Amino acid sequence: MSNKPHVIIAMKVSEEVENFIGETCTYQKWTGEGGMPQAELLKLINEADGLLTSGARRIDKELLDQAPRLKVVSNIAVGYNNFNLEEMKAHHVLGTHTPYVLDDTVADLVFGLILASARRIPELDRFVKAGQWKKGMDEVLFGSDVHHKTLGIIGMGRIGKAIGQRAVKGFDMKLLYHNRSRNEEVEENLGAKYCTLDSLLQESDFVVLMTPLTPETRDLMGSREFDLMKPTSFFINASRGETVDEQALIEGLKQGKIRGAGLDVFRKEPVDPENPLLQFPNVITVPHIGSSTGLVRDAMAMRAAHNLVKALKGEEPIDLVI
Ligand code: 8YV
Repeated sequence: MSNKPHVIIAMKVSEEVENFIGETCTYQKWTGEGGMPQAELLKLINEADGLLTSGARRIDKELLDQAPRLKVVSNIAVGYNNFNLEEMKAHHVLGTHTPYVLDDTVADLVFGLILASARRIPELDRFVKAGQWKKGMDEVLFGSDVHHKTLGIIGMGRIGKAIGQRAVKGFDMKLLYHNRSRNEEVEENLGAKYCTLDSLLQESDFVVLMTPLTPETRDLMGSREFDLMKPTSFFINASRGETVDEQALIEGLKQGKIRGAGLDVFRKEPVDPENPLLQFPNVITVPHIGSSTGLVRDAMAMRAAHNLVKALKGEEPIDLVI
């Protein structure tokens, strides 16, 4: 039996990442789509010193109780709301994530959702392809401008800042933000104005939700909040589905409280095909792809592998969350 630490690679990663882990560890890997099923992982976890996983897997008491050797769980994700931090602490298991490498990529997607919603790109794409473009465009199909409008960002962290830069430098937008604490850098460099959640919702033409999911941000957007938004404004969510009361969003859209929405995340993922949000022409949906470009997903996996190996060598991982 090898005395190298043993790792479960519970999602598909590149050969480079696998080889890097293989230099210091033995490993078992999942090569299918969508990550190793939990039942499979539970069978293997008692032998594991380390786990490399997506942020979609709950690291909870059930799993930790069956993992007597586990020292580290390394998320290939910046979000770590999948970690039960108290249980991990109690089981002496470290947790790491992958900040920085995905900031610009997620910000690009958010801007894509802003532009696509405002200019109704998917709706008009369907219109053209269905052969409905027979004469000049009816003005009921006209969209809204993005440039010079007001963008409100809830959650001004690294990704929020990258979105703000695009808004101010590329589109000459006015920038508002709401955050746990003031961010002097974005105030100085981007002219961002800090405001309460309510005034951000009342004043913004585009509201972008970019907070981590925590007990404080769960259900942050409910019917009171959608009521405060302008009927001409758009709501974009690229954080986590649980930050939004989806029923309230559905009602808000039905009642015309907002003009439209762009959603990368849902309370239940993969999204239920029966979810009424999928029925609105003015709701644009993508399947949680904020960071999903080949280059960035590889960079995230490599960063996660470095965190994992460092922890298993007894060194402090760069991106330790607990
Ligand atoms: C997803 C993310 O992991 O990093 C995060 O926290 O939410 C994303 O990077 C990725 O888009 C795949 O679902």
